[in-house]
Amino acid sequence: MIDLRSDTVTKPTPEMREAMARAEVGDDVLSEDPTVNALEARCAELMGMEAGLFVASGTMGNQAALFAHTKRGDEVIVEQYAHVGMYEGGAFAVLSGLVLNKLVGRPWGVLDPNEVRDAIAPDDVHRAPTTLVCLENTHNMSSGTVITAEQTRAVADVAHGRGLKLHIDGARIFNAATCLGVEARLLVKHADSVQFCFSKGLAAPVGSMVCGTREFILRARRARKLMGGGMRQAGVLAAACHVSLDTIVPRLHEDHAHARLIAEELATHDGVSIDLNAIQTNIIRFALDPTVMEGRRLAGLLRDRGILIDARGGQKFRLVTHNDVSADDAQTVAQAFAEVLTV
Ligand code: TLP
Repeated sequence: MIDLRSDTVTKPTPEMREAMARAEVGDDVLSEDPTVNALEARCAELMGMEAGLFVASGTMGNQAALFAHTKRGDEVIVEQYAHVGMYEGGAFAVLSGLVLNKLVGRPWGVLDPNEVRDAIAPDDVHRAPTTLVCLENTHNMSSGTVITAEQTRAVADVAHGRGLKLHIDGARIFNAATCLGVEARLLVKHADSVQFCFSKGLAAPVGSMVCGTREFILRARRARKLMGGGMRQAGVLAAACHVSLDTIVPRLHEDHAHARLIAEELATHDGVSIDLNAIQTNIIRFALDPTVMEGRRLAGLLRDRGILIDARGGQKFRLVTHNDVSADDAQTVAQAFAEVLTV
């Protein structure tokens, strides 16, 4: 099957399995796993930050960051469809006692600095103190659109000017960097912390990284432990992540080209709503007019042709390209859409 439901479905590559088998390990709760320690140092360097913390998932990374930046009862400004607010089980409230102030991203998940300024709570006993702003780069719900360094800086300047911190959910930050043709560190330069995932487009089986100052990472490490995320011989996982950085990051542009190819085919069909300008990385979102075809029927016809898509949204779909979707697979998918949408 060509599985386009998410880039989380990628299987570890043979090099990853090899590296996992050979990994030197120790007890990471005691900070004694050499492979994890090396990965944390490598990622901190890549992000231009002081320290890193290897965590089990993107959700844990984001939530450990929120926990470490805030205190109970604080308010966090986020984009309305941000993963941290919508798809992490309400963990911001359950684990950290936070409330969210959700703003409309214009365009494509980018927060307007003036709207952020207006949203920051005044020093008033009626209001929850605003202490953190979050950005998501790339922005999942907007088809994986990218936020530039300048756009991030504009939000950071407002946040820092009022004593707030800025966290970036960079689950797919290397996709953003690839699209913009810049180093990832440039995109997080003005932020106080970043979380990025190895288990999405980077094809590793498990793991995310949080980076920030040494002092922040010490607090995030405590948060990771209390969330039950202290792992022991985690070097077997970190070893695959090293391979991601060596071999998968340099090929992400291929995933973007495959997404574009499929999106361009979709855009030729009546009844398909798709914004080609928003197809910037490896995520395609589109809607299908129900008079053309029921969503479930489309998913079924594609499944018959060996293609899996995320059809939980009724007439709204998401397709994600990744390391297990080859150039031939992308052609097959485009051809399949051409066939099923023409009948
Ligand atoms: N996203 C998953 C699902 O949870 C929707 C996906 O298939 O795209 N931030 C962003 C922007 C994400 O897209 C995700 C996962 C996470 C955080 C959380 O990562 P995990 O799944 O590792 O907890």
